[in-house]
Amino acid sequence: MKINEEVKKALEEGRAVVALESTIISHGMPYPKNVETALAVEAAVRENGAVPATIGIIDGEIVVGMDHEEIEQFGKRKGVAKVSKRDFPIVVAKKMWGATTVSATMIVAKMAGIPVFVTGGIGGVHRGAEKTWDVSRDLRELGEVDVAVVCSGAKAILDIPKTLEYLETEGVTVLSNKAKTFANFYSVSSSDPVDYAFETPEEAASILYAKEKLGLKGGVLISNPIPEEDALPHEYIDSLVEQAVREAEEQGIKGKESTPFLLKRIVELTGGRSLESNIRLVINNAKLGAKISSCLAKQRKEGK
Ligand code: PSU
Ligand code: MN
Repeated sequence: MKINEEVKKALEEGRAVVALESTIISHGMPYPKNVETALAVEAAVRENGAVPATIGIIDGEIVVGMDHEEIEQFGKRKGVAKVSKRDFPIVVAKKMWGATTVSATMIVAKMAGIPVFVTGGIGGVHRGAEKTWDVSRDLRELGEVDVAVVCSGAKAILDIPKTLEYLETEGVTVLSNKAKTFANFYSVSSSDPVDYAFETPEEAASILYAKEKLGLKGGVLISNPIPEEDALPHEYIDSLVEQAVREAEEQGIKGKESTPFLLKRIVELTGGRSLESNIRLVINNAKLGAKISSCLAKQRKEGK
């Protein structure tokens, strides 16, 4: 594993670092918007007092903290594998390029000692999972790996109530920024309650710190609703999601191809509007994640 100097130094000094994933770059958005977004997300992390560490696998080596050229490569290179936990051994042994999903990025963040990770939306229980059994590995990793994930809920293509049930089974604490309900990705808010609505980054960090001191295994999910001005109406997006899910089924798209197909199809069906919302929500999450990470670093130093 290669940790870049800036990230290594920040970790050694107990300063705030935020982990970022690369599947959203290679498989979640089209080029060049994906690269522009990844760089804007890193900038937002810095502006809010933390060091960004974009994570991926280059020629079989796990990289923590990519440079701009590496991010550019993840954005445009063909054949970058989508890496969930099960794919690590193959991608490392075969010296391949791999873009890490939420699950894989959590594992690497934990190895490197980074406590907070920012993404757009986590993977979850897919619609129709009672037939397909498609449940993202992300949910199991949240149950096992001690990293807090800041996101705008689960991706809109999923079954949100089932995803929350699964998180409860896994024992994952679910918090939401100034909201009593779970974030709804492109849309303002779902009607599904969370465990706690926090008001400030300090408050969120204090909950992470309490969990750390208790030695409880597993992640915390921090939901951050998309800003109202960037949101798409729920009914509008939901009917398009249903259409995309139907098309995927007709075309026999399943497994790890499912999420990239659906996200791409929804961008087409919304004429690019969903992509804009997706970009805005990730940048917004980066700001919050950096603030929470800074507060956590401060609380750890003070030891209270
Ligand atoms: N969030 C986004 N876009 C994405 C993803 C998250 O806004 O593309 C990625 C994450 O890497 C997540 C993955 O872990 O999609 C989920 O894939 P699957 O449903 O196959 O587990
Ligand atoms: Mn899946």
